[in-house]
Amino acid sequence: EELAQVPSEQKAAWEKYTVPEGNDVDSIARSIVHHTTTTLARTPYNMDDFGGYQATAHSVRDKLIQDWNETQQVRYGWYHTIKDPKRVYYLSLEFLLGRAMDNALLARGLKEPYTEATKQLGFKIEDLLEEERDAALGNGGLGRLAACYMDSLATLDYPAWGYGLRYTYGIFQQKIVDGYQNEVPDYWLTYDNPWELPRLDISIEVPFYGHVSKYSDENGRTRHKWEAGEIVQAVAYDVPIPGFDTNNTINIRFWSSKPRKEFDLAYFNSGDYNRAVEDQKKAENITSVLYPNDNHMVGKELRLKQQYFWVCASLHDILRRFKKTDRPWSEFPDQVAIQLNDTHPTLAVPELMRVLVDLEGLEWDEAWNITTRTFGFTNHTVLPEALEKWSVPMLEHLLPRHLQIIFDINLYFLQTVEKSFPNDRDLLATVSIIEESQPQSVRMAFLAVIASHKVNGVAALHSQIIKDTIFAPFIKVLGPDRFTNKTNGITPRRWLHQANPDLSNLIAKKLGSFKFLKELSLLDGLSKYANDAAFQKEWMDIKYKNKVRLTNLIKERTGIEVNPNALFDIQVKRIHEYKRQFMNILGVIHRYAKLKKMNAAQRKEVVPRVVIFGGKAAPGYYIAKLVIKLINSVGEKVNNDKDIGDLLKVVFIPDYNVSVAEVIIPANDISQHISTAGTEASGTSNMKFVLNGGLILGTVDGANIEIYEEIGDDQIFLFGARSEQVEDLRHVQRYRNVPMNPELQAVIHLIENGTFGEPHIFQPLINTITVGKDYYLISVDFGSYLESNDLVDEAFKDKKAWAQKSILCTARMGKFSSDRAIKEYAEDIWNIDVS
Ligand code: T68
Repeated sequence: EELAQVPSEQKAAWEKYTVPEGNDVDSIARSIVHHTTTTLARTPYNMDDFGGYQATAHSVRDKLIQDWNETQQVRYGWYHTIKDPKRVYYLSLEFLLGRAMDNALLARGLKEPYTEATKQLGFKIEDLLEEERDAALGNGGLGRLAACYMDSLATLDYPAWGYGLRYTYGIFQQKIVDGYQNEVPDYWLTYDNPWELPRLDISIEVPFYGHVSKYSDENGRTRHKWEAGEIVQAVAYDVPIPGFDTNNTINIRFWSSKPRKEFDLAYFNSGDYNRAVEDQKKAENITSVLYPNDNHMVGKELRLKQQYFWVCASLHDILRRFKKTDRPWSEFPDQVAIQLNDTHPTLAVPELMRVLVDLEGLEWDEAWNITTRTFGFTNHTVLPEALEKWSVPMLEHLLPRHLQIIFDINLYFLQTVEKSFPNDRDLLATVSIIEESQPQSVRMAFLAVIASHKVNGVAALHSQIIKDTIFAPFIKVLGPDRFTNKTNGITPRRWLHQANPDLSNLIAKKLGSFKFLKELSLLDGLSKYANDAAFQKEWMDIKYKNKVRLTNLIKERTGIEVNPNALFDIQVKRIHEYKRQFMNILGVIHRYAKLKKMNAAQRKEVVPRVVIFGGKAAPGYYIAKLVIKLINSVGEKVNNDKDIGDLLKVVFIPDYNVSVAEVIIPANDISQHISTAGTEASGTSNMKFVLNGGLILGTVDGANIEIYEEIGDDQIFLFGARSEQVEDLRHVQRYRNVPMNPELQAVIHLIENGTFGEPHIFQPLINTITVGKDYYLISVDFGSYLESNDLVDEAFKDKKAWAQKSILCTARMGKFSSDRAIKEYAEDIWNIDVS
């Protein structure tokens, strides 16, 4: 960043030799051949699709790097002080990016010439695209949301950066063996990653352990000094994120841990060379593996180390950039907005305080003012088991100074509370950052709330629920203005244009341009054709083609043959009790039993259905893994029942990830989003499915509610208890002897009598509804769930009406673009402008 300028005499030479590469087919083919022979050291005599992919990727990468340079150094380079705008930094432990190549080609409008160039060299571009491995540095919705937001920030020309960790192992790959999930490590960097730029020159030392000493500075003020016991090096890897139809290319900086450059000589001189090398190597463990739990906290020290390592490196990088401009510290929040994606980066709060107070010598109050004006905090869940709490002894051991600062933040905070609400000891205990557990623990969400000027939920209902429940006392203490809603969104570039190119092209033909991809509310222009028979046919032909594409994927991955004319009913997402895949498969069993009892005439009236599941269970989540086993056992029985044939098929697609989602989602007729009301903060796949012309079968939860408000009740099947009823219903389930829904009873009976194999395997699962008192209220919702399923079948019989619904779904999804969401964040939270 701080480069010496080229002397003026040589500038002309630089200009002369700066020849921009052309975007014509010839130039592209030339660059692919060039990378084949140089970068890959291969020849036309030993090429395959993987080599073709690699060479093409390097050619595309060259273009991205040039745009990246232009954006970072010219458009808003930090030495152009006039252009040095306020930036937003999005701190996320997860970025679920998926594949990069198709996205980059479409963003730059280069898909056509690359298709032609690779064709001339003997490849099919679709095959090359299939060679790319997903960048899977995330678990689920939270990580994919970060990826969609990066796409929007780039596309809308915002000055933004992401910061994350470069895990050596992303989310595990799921294999299904005998119906059970097995986990295979995702060693995704085996054959180099052309989408990252190693910045080995940018490295930051991250301290851990040690102790804190006090001293008096020249003004007689008591100051603190943290003497670390271990130092690890953070090395930067930059991933360019191209905006769509703009050259703006933003950056995600991923940190990788390395042993520090400066060896501890005393240590090495102690004689035990091998031991010293071994110890150094341990540094690399920090960024080895992504923790595979979503919506669940595991209090492992290595996870805490990851968080601090990442936060410390990112913050120091941000501070270094700010310091170059010689502005006073008071202007820091005018130059920098930092968004905390969940509580994972909350250590950035005490870290910023430490830098400002301990290292820069600011007064506490000024430092605190700067801190709160800088941070914004997004909450993604209210599930108690997901809320981060770190044990005080662990924090004290790993980060002794940070713990002191957290205690001080708490002390000052509780003092102000005490002043406004004297003698309310209960209130003090409820809002304290420190939980008086055994041992004590730090409530990271409370710290994040207190230290941020805005706290947001991710859908309207969720934002209300956090105000009413987990953060209720803070409304009283901090006022209601600290809390706001930012309903999630998705990028239509990946989730419509890339995943469903035929539909995107049809829409563009109808609307006259591709403008809708950057202004999604233009989709509304389709509404007037919803009833047009010719348009309906074109629309449904594309749906059919997408269903055939999924049919082929299912056949390839599972061996199961399904009929693309059947109703495709899809639930793909992480496996979790609150998402109730269990209820779905219980519903399937009910359907199967009903079909078995029907005579031929009745069966003629049945709408054939393919019920499709996909999703990973956290490796330690026993009940979730049993749900996968049950789905596969039911599939085994139903799919091989000749008597049933195409009337019902049950498919579990293994290893659900972003690139598989791109095939699955465009093929949906309906998708299920059936969480117990109040538990799913937003959901984002619901938006993707509807955008691709599918209807929803769902509960009154998360963003389903806002989707319903947009698309209207003819396009969505809502059922089940409302979130306001859930607490009472749970109480009733727990303390009164309510009989189980009889249809559910019958289904349970079929499992228990061995219809789907050894019944004892599934007993722990069944116990969650019976002995476990049905915390997620499956028995309560089961009846209305079955009724809604019947309504789906009825609706699907009317082909014309269904086509109209499908078109209206897409037409009315304008609100759910991540562009809308990002603009709201930029205006209401970050106070940043487009550059
Ligand atoms: C999801 N959360 C919400 N968490 O469940 C979903 N958790 O409703 C929402 O749409 C989405 O966030 C985006 O806002 C997650 O995906 C995690 O993956 C996670 C990861 C680590 C620790 C805790």
